[in-house]
Amino acid sequence: MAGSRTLTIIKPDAFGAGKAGLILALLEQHGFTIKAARVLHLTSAQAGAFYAVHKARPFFGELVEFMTSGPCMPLVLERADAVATLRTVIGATDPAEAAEGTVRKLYAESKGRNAIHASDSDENAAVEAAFFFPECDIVSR
Ligand code: 3AN
Repeated sequence: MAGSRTLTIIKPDAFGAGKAGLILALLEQHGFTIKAARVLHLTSAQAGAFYAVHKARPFFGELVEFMTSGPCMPLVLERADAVATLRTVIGATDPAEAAEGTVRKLYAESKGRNAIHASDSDENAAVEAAFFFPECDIVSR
């Protein structure tokens, strides 16, 4: 593998606004290679399962509602130090605090509608990639 993998999701706000191509271009400019991609409209059960770690948080219902509001685009990305690099490239959870040039500074509206998800550890990246993609659908050579 030429580096490590991470899982990202272009969320329904950015996908619905037609920003997927611009976001993919930005990710590629930062050296990420796309190893798997799909477009799907999550069910509440799927969104709830993906964000199960946030189940007790006050924004959980809002988060599931948002993630099921339209199609989204999960991708497996690869490059050196993929998880940490992608977290830097997407910017802070709240776009008001995100650095210039980050995906969230450019395309997010708020902490809730924040354009993109990125795994926060190598362990979670593997679990989250497996949530959307069987291993045979992730390019490995
Ligand atoms: P990140 O996506 O930057 O890892 P987390 O893990 O704290 O941020 O939160 C997961 C997701 O939950 C966020 N991407 C966002 O969509 C949603 N979220 C976080 N905080 C809030 C909030 N205060 N209000 C609404 N949604 C939130």
